[in-house]
Amino acid sequence: RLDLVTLGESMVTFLPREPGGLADVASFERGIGGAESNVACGVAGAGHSAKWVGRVGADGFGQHLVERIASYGVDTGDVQYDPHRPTGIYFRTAGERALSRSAPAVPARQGPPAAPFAEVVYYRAGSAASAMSPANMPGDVLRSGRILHLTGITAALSADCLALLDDLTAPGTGPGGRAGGHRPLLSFDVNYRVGLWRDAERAGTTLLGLGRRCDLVFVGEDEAEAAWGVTGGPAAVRAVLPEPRTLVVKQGATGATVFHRAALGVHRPDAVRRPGTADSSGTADSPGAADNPCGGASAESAPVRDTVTFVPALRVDVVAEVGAGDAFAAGFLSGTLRGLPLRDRIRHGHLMAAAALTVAGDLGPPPGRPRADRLAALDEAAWGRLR
Ligand code: KDG
Repeated sequence: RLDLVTLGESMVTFLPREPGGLADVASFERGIGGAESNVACGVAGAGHSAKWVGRVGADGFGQHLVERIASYGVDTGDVQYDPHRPTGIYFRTAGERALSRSAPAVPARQGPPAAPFAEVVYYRAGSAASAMSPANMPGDVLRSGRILHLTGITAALSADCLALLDDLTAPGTGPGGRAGGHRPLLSFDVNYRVGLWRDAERAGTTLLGLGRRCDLVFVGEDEAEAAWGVTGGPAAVRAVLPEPRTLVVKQGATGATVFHRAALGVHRPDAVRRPGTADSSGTADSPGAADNPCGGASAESAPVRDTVTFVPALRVDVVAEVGAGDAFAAGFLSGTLRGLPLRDRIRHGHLMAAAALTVAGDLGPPPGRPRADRLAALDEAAWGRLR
């Protein structure tokens, strides 16, 4: 059984070689992007088996994408080639520090915040990936891994793509359902891309509905505010999204807070921990113990009795934020597959995010597992000094 299967649109990206707007920049460097394939590359880099399923044009860009993603050790055997629609592409323009360069910046330096990417310009309407649907994508393959990772980007691509996500997250996919007893952990990154949605209200409702049907949800505090108007910190986000067994609220350079229901329906008066303390229940959903590495929670298990674990992020000299969320998800998912305690899952997320933050493209050089394990095992004080 594959460790992770993911589905989504990947694109050829064009990163500027000089500052300025699209009207001024003359030269771009080709790269690859796509939130879901980024996660697959990160998970494969951490030593797991990972498959990315998508649809690209039967064109040179599609071929390039598939070759590059496969070069990270990701299984691309179920990627489809659409003879009628092109591979999506997008351009970014950048501030000075986010110019295209591949060498990692010096980590752990306290500097001014990186100039954000000024523009993201997609050319993906009518792309091959937007034609993905329940009728043409292989549901059995998509449900065949231990984890199925999806994102809200796919929901915005077309009605067919949204139908596909609805199908993959339908309650019937649980144990005894269509997946034949092998229920993958449903992992969902909200990934609210404002520019892809025409109707912000519909975006909010759709993303919330999808998140509610998944076991593990990643969302940025800023995204929760933009999509659902939630202010008031991670606990307020949990209040609107109590269903997922595990909710990861990313707080940018501050860190991440993870809410995790340790055992279904079990009242644990001691289960709510202060931010900054580690959760010790991480082995309960170890992949060795069950097919589903997070145990397959259901929405009926209220009242929610969460453990709450906050882990500060590493401080790095940020070149570009693009891809950092995907890298965080990859590190966290790798830790989940390994049955690591929650605190270590979050630390692996931060370590991989730090690698992505220090390069201009989406994919940073992943820290090797031995080094990542050594850093993730540091005591609180030593971890704090990495900041
Ligand atoms: O998370 C990085 C992605 O945003 C980037 O690769 C492009 O998938 C992408 C998107 O739809 O924004």
